[in-house]
Amino acid sequence: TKEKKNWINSLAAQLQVSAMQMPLLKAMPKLELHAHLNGCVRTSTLLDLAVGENSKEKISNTDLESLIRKEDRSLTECFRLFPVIHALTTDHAVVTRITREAIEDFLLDNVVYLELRTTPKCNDLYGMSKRSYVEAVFAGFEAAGVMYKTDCDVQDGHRMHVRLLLSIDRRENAEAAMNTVQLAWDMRDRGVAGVDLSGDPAIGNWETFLPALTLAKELGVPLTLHCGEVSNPKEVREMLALQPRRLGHVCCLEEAEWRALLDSGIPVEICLTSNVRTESVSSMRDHHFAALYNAKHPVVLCTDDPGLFSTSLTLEFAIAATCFGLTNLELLIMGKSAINYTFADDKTKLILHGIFDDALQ
Ligand code: 6MZ
Repeated sequence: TKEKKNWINSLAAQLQVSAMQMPLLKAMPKLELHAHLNGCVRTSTLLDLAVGENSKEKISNTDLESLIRKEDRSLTECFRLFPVIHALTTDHAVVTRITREAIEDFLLDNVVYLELRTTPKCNDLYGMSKRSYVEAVFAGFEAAGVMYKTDCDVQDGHRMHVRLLLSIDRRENAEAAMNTVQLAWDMRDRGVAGVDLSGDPAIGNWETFLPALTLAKELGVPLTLHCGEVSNPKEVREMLALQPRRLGHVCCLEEAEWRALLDSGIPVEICLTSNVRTESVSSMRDHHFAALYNAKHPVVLCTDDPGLFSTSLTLEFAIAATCFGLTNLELLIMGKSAINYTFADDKTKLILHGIFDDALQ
C-alpha cells in the first residue's frame, strides 16, 4: 500500500492537483459501479500467488514481468494478461482473498457503495462450478464485513454496501450465457444485483448473447453492457435497442449512434484511465466524458480495472478535476446522482442519499 500511495501521490503531482485537494477527493463518499474483480487484484497478491507453494499452474517469467510492468496496456495486451491473472486466481480460497482485498482497497478510498462484477468460472481441477465461484465471492464479502444482502437497516449505513454483478464473457457460448443469467436470478436475494456483458470486444457475436440478455430483461434482472470499446455501429445500435439499465465505455460511436445514446438517456459508466490506456480514446482531453457531462447525460466515474491500470477512484476524480475542470462540489453531486443508476434496492438507495446529503452540508 505504501508503494501504491507513492504512485498515486506522484501521479497527483503530474496532474497538478493541489496537495490540499487529493485528501478531500479521497474523503468524499464515492460509488464504484464498474470494477472487474480480476482487474482489481493487487500486484503484491499476484506476486505472492505466482511464487506460492499452492500455485499449481505456473506462469512464465515473461508473463509475470508483463503483469508487474504496467506501461503497456493496450486493449490487446489487456486481453492477453487476463488469462495470466486467471491462471493465478484459480481456487475458492484465492477468489475469496482477492474479493476481500478488493473491498479493502475500495474502503480505503472511501467508496460507500460498490458494484463489483465478475465472470463466474467452472474449473473441474478445483471442484469449482459457477455457483461455488459466486459463493467464494460472497465469502470474501463476509470476510470484509460489508453489507451485501438486501435486508440491511438504516443504522448499518456507516458500513460499505456491496452488490455483485455476474459477467458474461464474450468468449462464452449461448448456453453458458444463459446459465449466468439463471444464476443471477437464483441468487437475486443473496447479493447478486445484475448481469454484465464484457470480455474482448473483438471476439464473439452479439446474436449469441441476445437470448440470455433478453431473458434477463424479461426476468427483471438489471443489465449493463460493455459498448463501443471498438468501432461496431451495428452492435451499438442493437445494444441501445435492448435498453439496458446502463452502458459501459461508449468510446467509438458514430454520429447516428451518439445521437441515439443521448436520446436514450441510458447512464454511462465512464472509465477515463482505462479508455486512454487501452487506446479506445486517443487522449484524456479528447475523452467523450466532457461531451456527455456538458449534455447533462447521466454519467458515473469508475475505475474498470484498478489493479491492471494502477488507478483508484480518487485518482479518476482527480483526473476529472484537472482535465475537465470539475469542482469538488460538482464531483459530489455527480456521485449523488449516480445513486439512481445503481442496481440497489430502494432502502439502500435511501441510505446512500443520506450519506451524500451529510457530505453536501
Ligand atoms: C471488456 C473487460 C475489461 O470477470 O475474471 N474485462 N472486458 N473491456 C475491458 N476493458 C479494459 N476489463 C476487464 O475480471 C476480468 C474479466 O473482466 C473483463 C474480461 O472479461 C476479463 O477477463 P473477472 O473477475
